[in-house]
Amino acid sequence: MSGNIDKIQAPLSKPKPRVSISPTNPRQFVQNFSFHNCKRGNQGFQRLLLQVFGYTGHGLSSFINTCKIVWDNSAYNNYTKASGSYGGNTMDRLTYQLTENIILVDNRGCAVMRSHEKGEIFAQLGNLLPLGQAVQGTRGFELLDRIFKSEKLVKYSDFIVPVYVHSVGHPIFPDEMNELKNIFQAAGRLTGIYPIVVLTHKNSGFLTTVESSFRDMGVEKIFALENYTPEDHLKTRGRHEEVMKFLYEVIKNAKFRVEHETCDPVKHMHENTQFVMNYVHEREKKMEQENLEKRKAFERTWREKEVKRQEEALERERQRGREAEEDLRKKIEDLERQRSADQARHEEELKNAKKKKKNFRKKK
Ligand SMILES: Nc1nc2c(ncn2[C@@H]2O[C@H](COP(=O)(O)OP(=O)(O)O)[C@@H](O)[C@H]2O)c(=O)[nH]1
Ligand SMILES: [Mg+2]
Repeated sequence: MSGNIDKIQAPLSKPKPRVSISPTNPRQFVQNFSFHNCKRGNQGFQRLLLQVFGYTGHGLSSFINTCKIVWDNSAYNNYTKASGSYGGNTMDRLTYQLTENIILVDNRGCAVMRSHEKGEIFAQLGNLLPLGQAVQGTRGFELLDRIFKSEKLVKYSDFIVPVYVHSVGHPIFPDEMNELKNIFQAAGRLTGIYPIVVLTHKNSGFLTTVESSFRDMGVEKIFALENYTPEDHLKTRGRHEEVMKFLYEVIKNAKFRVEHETCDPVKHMHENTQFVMNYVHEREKKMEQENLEKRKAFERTWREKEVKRQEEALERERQRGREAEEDLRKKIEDLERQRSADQARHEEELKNAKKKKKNFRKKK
């Protein structure tokens, strides 16, 4: 089942009989999970939302399909319209019901995780944006507007577990690792749970390297599998067991938090709003500073170019002056040569004239 189920008021789930928490019976554990059954009661929580996030094309939607297929024990079905084209097909933040109290939330995923995408992820993990709506890459302070407008649409009673999906075909580089670690720490703060990691494309990459990168980032729970896809949906025990282990661990984590901490969902949501507001303000301040620095650098470069251009024009002017001087000097030299030649010719003529006169006198 997909679509905007958020708008439908979740039925108040009745307390269920306590079941023995046994890792040998994860299906029953998941099936019977309800916040009402937690030792301190539900503390205001109703639904458990598994918010999937990560890079587009890493198999986010296919992982939700895989969970649904395993849970329903059904034939292959592309519930989420996972796409063969790179970039995926998920535009909205859609929900897929697993049990009465557990919901999987798909997300478009991010092509890059820069500050704007991070703002959106934080708002989703902080339960500040409604389900079933288009995922937007908002600029400036627009995200805060959307959060304020969503106040009446989001449910305080939704408990969010962050699930980060990553394909092992993409090793993680050191600067990316710092960036992801920061996102994970923020996710932990916003949800109360450090992200659980699911590695997809298990057989087509660098499983051990990628896994150890996530361990280095402080991730405690990592699951690895080949998703069910249209090309590969032969039911295998390995996948079924991995998905069941994953669901079991997710619930254990949520239960642990609700049973070991005093929770106040309303206060927590206000804190999350504050966190995202600070993040957006800091981000915008930083961007303004960066823009100012870019502008200053541009002006500096422009000034340097202008000075260079003026120096070159001056140099061209000087060169023209030097050339004119050289021209004049050559002309003077030519004139001088001409004058000397004229003088020599004149003296020669004078000499010849004198000679002629002398010879003439002699003849007389
Ligand atoms: N071989 C393999 N292909 C996968 C796996 N997960 C997803 N795919 C394929 O990768 C493509 C993108 O998957 P999709 O779930 O839409 O990615 P999303 O953008 O992260 O939601 C689709 O063609 C899937 O069939 C996996 O674990 N193994
Ligand atoms: Mg998708």
